[in-house]
Formats: sequence, structure tokens, C-alpha cells
Amino acid sequence: MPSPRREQTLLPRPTRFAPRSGHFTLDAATTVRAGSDAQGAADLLRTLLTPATGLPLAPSPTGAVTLAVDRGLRGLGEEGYGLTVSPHSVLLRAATPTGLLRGVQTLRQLLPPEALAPAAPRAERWDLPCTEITDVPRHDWRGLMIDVARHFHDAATLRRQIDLLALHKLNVLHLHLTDDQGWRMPVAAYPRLTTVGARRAESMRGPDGSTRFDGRPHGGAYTRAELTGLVAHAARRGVSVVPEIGMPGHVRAALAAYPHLGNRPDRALDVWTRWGVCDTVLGVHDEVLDFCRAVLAEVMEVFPAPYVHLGGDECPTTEWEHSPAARARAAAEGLPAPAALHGWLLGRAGAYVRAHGRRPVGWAENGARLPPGFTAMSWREPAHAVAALRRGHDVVLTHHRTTYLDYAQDDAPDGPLAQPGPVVDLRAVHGGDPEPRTGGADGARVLGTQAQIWTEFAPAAADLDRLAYPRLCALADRAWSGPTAWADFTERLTAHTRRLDALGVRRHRTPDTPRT
Ligand code: TNX
Repeated sequence: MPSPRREQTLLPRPTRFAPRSGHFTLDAATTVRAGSDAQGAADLLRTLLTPATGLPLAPSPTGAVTLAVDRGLRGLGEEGYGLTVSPHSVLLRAATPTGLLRGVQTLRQLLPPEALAPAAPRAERWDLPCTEITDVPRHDWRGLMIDVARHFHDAATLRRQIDLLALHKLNVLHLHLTDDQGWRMPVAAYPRLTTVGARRAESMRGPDGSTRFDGRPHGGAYTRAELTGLVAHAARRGVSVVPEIGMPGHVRAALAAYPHLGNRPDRALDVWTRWGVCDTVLGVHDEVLDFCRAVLAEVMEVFPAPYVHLGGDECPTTEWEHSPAARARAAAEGLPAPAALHGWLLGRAGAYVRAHGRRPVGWAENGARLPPGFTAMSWREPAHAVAALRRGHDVVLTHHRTTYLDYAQDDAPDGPLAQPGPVVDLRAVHGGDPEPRTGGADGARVLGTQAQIWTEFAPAAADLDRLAYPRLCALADRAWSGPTAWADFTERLTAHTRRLDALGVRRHRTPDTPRT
């Protein structure tokens, strides 16, 4: 079988592409013309290509490679682009600077895979096949969540993951910054969050219910400068970093640092060493509201993303039911039962976020409804996505059976330790869930989808690669292109795998993924 032309191997698959005969040759003399609003794209092109190819791609007003923002271009939206490669010129156009960043990734994929290697064999000339591409994403939210709370992953590791997201035209890195087992975000007014809350005595070795511990302390937190640097690195690649500060549950690390924020201030708590759902949750007294506001104010300073995730998942309500103070708060607020404090607290925090011009996001579950105005991540069942849309929430599809990359990717008996649950293989991620249709009368919409890497069993940087690749390629393809045929996807993935290998991605190999 002849190997496919390179534009047939693009991943994600472009909306429209037509092969043309001939090729454009990039060599030492090739220069790049870019107006002021295309400078970011020109810089990214050089950052990505110069180290590997050795080509300077110097700026010039008469460059054969033109990058241009034309706000009048129709039909390309915020992120679409048009690319024409002819024998003597390359023209990349978009209606926004972000659209150009997406097109730069396409240009990069049109080069031979060796051009992606950090130190490629230096060649004098690099050929781009002539082609005509118009490409517009299906969804606005195309993301990956990385849980840096269960295991800390440092800023360099995250920068590399951002680079890989950008290669796949994914545009959101959702950072799960806090949980029972660790708090990773520095907050000036609450220093113990990271001096105490970022470190645990040991980690459970098996899944929830296991009695085995590793006996090794684990910890880590980012500095504010690291987070700011991460946000800037992501922005240069058109990736938005959405922070998550979980509440009212999943807060044990914060309560270990500041017990007075809980419901049992008399009880000393450790930063949790187990996995699973912990029954300690935030109290609902005024100091807790002050705490939430102080944390969120700092989060919004560091993270300019339009969205702030407030968690909201897996919040046992027993502590509130047994706390006279919580019962009194519920009564004073006119709530039917202490359990309703979940929505009340999220509502207060969400209102604060909204008052600052941002949009709150929460995990949607059945029993615990999100307050109005929240964007919902529906993770348990597709039916919850439908219910959330009907209640007027925008929705990001994050169903565990198709997007949880912490689940095993095959049923190999000797595979690495994974979250117990269904096998989420490449085909499951590629197939995804059907997009819910509700008629849309309420204006709510499906923003897109994202994959999740919960890190109970992913302590190392290499684990992130292994869990994300190649499954994230399938999610990226679906999120950008909409459903694609399995045969078409796997054929492109086989070629794309050479790009991943050139980049040194430590991908997982399974029977349904390319082994080359
Ligand atoms: C459920 S999904 C969780 C996480 C766990 C994950 C393990 C969600 C919002 N909560 O706390 O890490 O399952 O797969």
C-alpha cells in the first residue's frame, strides 16, 4: 500500500483539504512575513522549527511564508485558519492570532516527522507538500485535566504537556490544584496551605480499600512565578489554563493546614494518605467564605482564563448534618436540609467568581445539583449531561467511560496499576459519547469535551505520557473534527505516531495502537 500523502495524516483531521501537485521547500534562505498581530504565530513557528531544522526562518517583509490575521475573513471563527502551500509560497491566514497558532501546528505536521525531534538530523531542505486547507474546530472546549494534587507534577512537566496539547490543537489545560491528598497553589494570606497542606506522610499503594502504603513522604507546590510562567507558556501556544480549587469536599489538605475551616476544629487532620472519598468537608461559617474569596481572588490574579473550576464533586454531607453550626446556617438561609449547603456554598463562591467577570465550572453529579450559571462537567453518566443542559447549564462532556485516562487502556493482566473501573481503550475514546441533543431552547450548549488524568496511580512524568498517548489523540480528533471513521483515524494515527516518537513521547502500546 502506498504511504498516504502527509496532508492525509494530519491529526486532528482538517475540515477540508485538497492535495495539490508539487512542494514548497524550506531552506536557509526562507523568510517569514508577519504583521504585528501575527508576530506570536511567527515566534511559535520559529520556536517549534528552528531548533530541530536549523532553519532561521528570519523575518522579512517579502518572505515567501506569509502569516496574516485578517479580521474580515468569514467562517473561520476564533480558531479556524486557511493554509495554502504552493511551490513558491506559503500563505497562512486566520481571523484571529489564535487561528494562526492552530495553523502553525498544521504546518509543523506537514513536515517530515523528523522535523519534530528536539535535535533533528540537520537537513538543508525541508519539503512541504502543496495543499489547500480550510480548518475550523467542531468544539470550543478541547481539553485535558491533569490532577496535580494526588501526585505533584512540576512546572517543566506541565509545560511539556502543554506543548503536546498544542500539537493536537487542544486548547484547555485544566489543572486540578487541590484535593484531600495535597494543596499545590500558594495563597499569600494562607501560607500553611502549602507549608502544611502540600505534603503527606505516605501514599496508598493500591486502590481505595487497599491497606498497603509506601511509607514515603510525598509533596510539592508551585511558586506563584512558576504558575504565571506556565500560563504565559500556554498562552503563546493558544492554550488556556483553567484552575480548579475544589470545594466543599476534597479539601482535607486545606483542613490539615487550617482546621478551623472545617466542621470539627477540635480534631487534628492529616493530609490524607488514602484514595477515595473523604468525609471531611468545609464548614459553612463566615471565615470559610472569607477563605474562599481570598483563595479565588489570588487564583484569578494568576490565571486569566475566563473559567474557574470550583469542584463540587463527591461531597458527603454527614458532617453538616451533625454540626449544630451548619444546621443553624442551613436554617438561617432557608435551606430545606443541611445537604443543601453544598449548592449554597458553591453558589456563594460562584457568585464571587462571576462578580469578577469569570465563569464558574463544577463537576455535575446527579444528587448534588450545580447552582445556576455554572458550566457543568458531566462525568458520571451521559444522562447527567442532558439533565444539566435542560437546567440551562453549558456542558463539557467528561464521561468516565470515554474520557478517564486513569482507567486501564487494555485488559492486559500485567498492565500498570490503574484506577479500578471500565477499560477505556483507544476505541472507546475515539467513539466518545453521542452529543446530547436537547433542542437548545434554553440557549445552553455543549462547549466541548476533555480527557481526565487523575493521578492516584500516576506519580511520574512518564505516567502522564503513557496515559495520555495515544488516547488523547483520539479525543483531540473528535473534539476538533467531530466523529471520524475508525479506519481513517487509525491510519492517520499510524503516521502521527512517528511524530510522537520524534518528540520522545513515552506512549502506551496496545493491540489496537500502532506498534511501529
Ligand atoms: C472520581 S471525577 C473523582 C476523582 C477521582 C476519580 C478516579 C471526579 C469529579 N471525582 O476524585 O480521582 O474518580 O477515577
